[in-house]
Amino acid sequence: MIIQDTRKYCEYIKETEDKVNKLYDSLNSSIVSEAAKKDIESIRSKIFGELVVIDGKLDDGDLIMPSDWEKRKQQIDDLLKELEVKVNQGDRIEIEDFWTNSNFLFVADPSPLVILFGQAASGKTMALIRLTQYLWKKGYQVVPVKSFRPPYDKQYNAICESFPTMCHSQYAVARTMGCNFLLVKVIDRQGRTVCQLMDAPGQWYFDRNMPQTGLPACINRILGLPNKRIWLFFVEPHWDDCNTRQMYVERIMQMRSGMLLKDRTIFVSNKTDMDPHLFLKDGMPDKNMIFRAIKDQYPNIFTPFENNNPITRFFRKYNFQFVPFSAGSFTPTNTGQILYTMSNDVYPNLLWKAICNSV
Ligand SMILES: Nc1nc2c(ncn2[C@@H]2O[C@H](COP(=O)(O)OP(=O)(O)OP(=O)(O)O)[C@@H](O)[C@H]2O)c(=O)[nH]1
Ligand SMILES: [Mg+2]
Repeated sequence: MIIQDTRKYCEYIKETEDKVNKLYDSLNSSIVSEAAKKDIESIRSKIFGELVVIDGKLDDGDLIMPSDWEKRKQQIDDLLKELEVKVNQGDRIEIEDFWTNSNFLFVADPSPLVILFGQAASGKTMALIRLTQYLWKKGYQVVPVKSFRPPYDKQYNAICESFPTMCHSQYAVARTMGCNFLLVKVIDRQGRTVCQLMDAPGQWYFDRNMPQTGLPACINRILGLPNKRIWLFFVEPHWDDCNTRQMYVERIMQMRSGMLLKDRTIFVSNKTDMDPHLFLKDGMPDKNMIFRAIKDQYPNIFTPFENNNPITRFFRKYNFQFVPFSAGSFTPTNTGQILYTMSNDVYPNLLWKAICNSV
């Protein structure tokens, strides 16, 4: 029978325990669903189960069959790999969980909530940044609300910290950075909160592959708060194909049916800079032409917002404001980044005026 000194196995056990504990600790700094936590916990106890069995037999100087040991070691190594994969899947788990868990976003302030609503890459975050740059110039404070996310979301905290740098950056915000949800408060010179601007990932609002999916639970909970809501519906001339645009129209109609009387709507026709023929001779966007382009390309988009009041409908056909917008121009560089040049103040000025009319 072949027997062997177990000292090196004791060292292996110690190392494995340290690795497992370190991996497990890192969970506390990421958001992981309950189901995933259970999964991870079961792998962890399997590893410790294996270790305890071996460890039970191991006192310094004890002996063990190498063939036995090699089998156990392989099992532990495999489990450790599995644990590592599970723990590192944090992001995916997090996104899935937003659909079922309502406690991932918190809005405590009762001031009006401006919801930037649009599909992925419609320009919501860049619009927020452009508006912030404008508001700073006008003497407002634009302050990220740290309590929007639970304190263990370290990434969100880092985004809040770097928000001013992000707004001064000459590059477009990298969507991979995870800056896709953010709550900022706009505070005037008198220290009053005018409103809160809420940015969230576009795929939460509309996903062309799953147009029927409901909103995530955390958004639904926020929409149930008593705050006045100002809906900024992002649209874009020539976006995607007509089927997708139609599905987006249906999504907006669905949102419209849940709106309260005190809610206000602003259609933001974004990226107008990309359509040179929608401009007047003086270089300003032709609002009427842009409005018609959106109306034609997104059939019935404005129908649910028609003004049915028997008197006012003669001088105001719709119950919303329409704002042409552009955050600026975007030039890809050969380093893979996108160089960002701010748009004319006229755009954030129009948008801010529309928001002020609504709060
Ligand atoms: N030409 C032009 N491009 C824009 C404008 N705003 C945004 N973009 C482009 O669209 C990309 C996405 O913009 P974001 O602001 O990150 O889009 P988003 O809606 O926040 O996307 P999600 O966070 O994925 O929902 C940018 O990197 C720019 O390339 C604009 O005003 N004009
Ligand atoms: Mg975004």
